[in-house]
Amino acid sequence: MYTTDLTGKKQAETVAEDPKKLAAFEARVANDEFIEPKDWMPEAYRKTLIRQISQHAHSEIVGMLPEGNWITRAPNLRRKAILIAKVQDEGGHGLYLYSAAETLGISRDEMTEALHAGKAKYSTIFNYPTLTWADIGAIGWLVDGAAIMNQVPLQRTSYGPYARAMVRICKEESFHQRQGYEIMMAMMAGTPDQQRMAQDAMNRWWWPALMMFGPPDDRSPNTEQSLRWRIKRETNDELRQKFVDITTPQAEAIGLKVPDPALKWNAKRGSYDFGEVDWEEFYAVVRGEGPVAKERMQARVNAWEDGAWVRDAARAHAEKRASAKVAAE
Ligand code: BYC
Repeated sequence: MYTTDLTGKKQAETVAEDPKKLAAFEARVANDEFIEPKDWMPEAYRKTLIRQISQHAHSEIVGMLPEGNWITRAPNLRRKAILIAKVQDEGGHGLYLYSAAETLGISRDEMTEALHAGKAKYSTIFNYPTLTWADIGAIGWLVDGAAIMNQVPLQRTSYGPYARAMVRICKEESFHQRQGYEIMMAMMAGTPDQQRMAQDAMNRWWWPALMMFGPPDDRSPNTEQSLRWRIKRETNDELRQKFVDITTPQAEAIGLKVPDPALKWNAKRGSYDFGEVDWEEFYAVVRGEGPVAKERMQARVNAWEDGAWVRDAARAHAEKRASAKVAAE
């Protein structure tokens, strides 16, 4: 797979492309046309998309785990029904995204193998534990909030199947973000213990949410090329800043404190200044050293192995139907 090592060095083989085809492709992208599966595309574009879309799909699937952990413990039936629907939505997002990646010539099995072998990444955010019910509020509000900030521009990404998948995903994420904020609002209007739980969840999820946008622009090896090919429409730092600007007043409106002593409104910039993310922690989590990274991957591998009989049965059924059809002809 096309990856970057942690020093920021690109690990892709370079393919010499036909200059005429490349120029025509770049002109189409610059003209904001969608590139479709059967269109000619440079090999590096195809590989970058496989990398990003498959990692995005894995994030959705691994992202079901921290919240799934609270389905049996949701505080009432209404919260349980909402949480089940949300987790199911994430599964659906994973499936649209795997399908979009498959149009680029990689199989679902290859993507799953890359995840289980630790070769494909998934978002750092899902390597943190969900300790209390307030974490479910914080995830919906902050994690889905950060995801939307990153995904709204991806509705205009240059690859058609990815852009179309993002349209539907963004609609659902927007509901997820509101349900998370509503949990936080209810807790902040509750008892002092509930308020403490909400603030504690905010303190633990704020910085990991800022890490979701990726490394700072000057340490992001993929951004420049991805912007040129309009795979990415905004940089990691631009999106992170927008998230801070939108989320800070939401926190203040319900009495939550953003856990950043450096956070300050900058009237000249019309934006908040904020403190430095702990990038060493980010890189450690990317390397697989997150607090619950091993449990997350074990849960995925177990689910894959436990589901083998379903895949075998479906395959056997399809073969039986196909041979019955041939015999009838
Ligand atoms: N975690 O050059 P950069 C959700 C990697 S799920 C892990 O800036 P790029 C939800 C990066 O992959 C939302 N790795 O890369 C689900 C690259 O390594 P490789 C998930 C990260 O691609 C359930 C290296 O660092 N959203 O919403 O230009 C419940 C250098 O980075 C991270 C998406 O996946 C990270 N945080 O930009 C609730 C969005 N950040 O691949 C919610 C789609 C960076 O070269 N993806 N890395 O080995 C993107 O928009 C871009 O891929 C990123 C990174 C902005 C994440």
